[in-house]
Amino acid sequence: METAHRRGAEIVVYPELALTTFFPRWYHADLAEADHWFEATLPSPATAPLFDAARRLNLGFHLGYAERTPEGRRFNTAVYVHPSGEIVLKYRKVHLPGHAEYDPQRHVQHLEKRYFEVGDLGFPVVRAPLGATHGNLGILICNDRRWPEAWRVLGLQQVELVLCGYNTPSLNMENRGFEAHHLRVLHSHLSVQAGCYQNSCFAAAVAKAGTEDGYELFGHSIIVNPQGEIIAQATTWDDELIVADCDLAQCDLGRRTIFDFARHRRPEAYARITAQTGSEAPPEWVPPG
Ligand code: CDT
Repeated sequence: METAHRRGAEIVVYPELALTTFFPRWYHADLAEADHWFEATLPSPATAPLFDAARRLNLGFHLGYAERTPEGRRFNTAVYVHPSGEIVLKYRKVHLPGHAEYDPQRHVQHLEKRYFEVGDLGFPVVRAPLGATHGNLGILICNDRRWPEAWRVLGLQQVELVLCGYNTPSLNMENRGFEAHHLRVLHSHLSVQAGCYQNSCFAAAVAKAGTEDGYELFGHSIIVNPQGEIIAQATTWDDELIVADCDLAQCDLGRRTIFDFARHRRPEAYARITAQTGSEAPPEWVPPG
């Protein structure tokens, strides 16, 4: 945050589960054994220095963390915090990848479905002060970025800046051997660039990078404009700060033209999107006669 301030940033975005290891790779039979990874309050003793820095440097920040509610519910959560230390927006991850039980077939576990409930806050957008300007702010967390439905729900609320932290391994840990390594970054960037273009918004997609607990995360953080272009990209596998100017007025062009939702969307033809979860095979074409 000190460095970001020196480089003129007004908002800092941290990755998903930023201050802990990506603990869903470790199995605990008893969930309570994982509670030391969770924050019971925000600020908590571990996160208070970030709130102090925000006030001192007049910097807004986004933080991904594991949330344990007073009722004992657990979520994969992210917040955007105003420089005053007030929480402006909170989001709980909806698309939880992985599995809930120990999987002996896997080289590395991905137990998000064990440690977290599906987020119950929807995909909220709020108009808020963002540095010297105001803008419409939304949050996605990691795997959410791959789902166009999530972006479109934000787009329907005129989102202008999407903050998205992620932890993505360099290898497909389900490891059926079919996914080439170089495609992992392509799929991440493709998803964020398409989400921005199709919803006329900026995004800061921020990764953990390098080796964590012995496992490699692919990094490649990007900042993307409403044309879907990458305007800043991480170039190392180390701690790194990337900075970009996001002129939110650039969101206007797409919203008024090709993606003017009010003029061009056809929700009457989209019923399947909310009526159905898994895909269904189509009917067989039968030649006439
Ligand atoms: N953290 C997270 O959501 N990671 C996923 C990898 C899933 S592999 C089971 C991602 O979509 O990047």
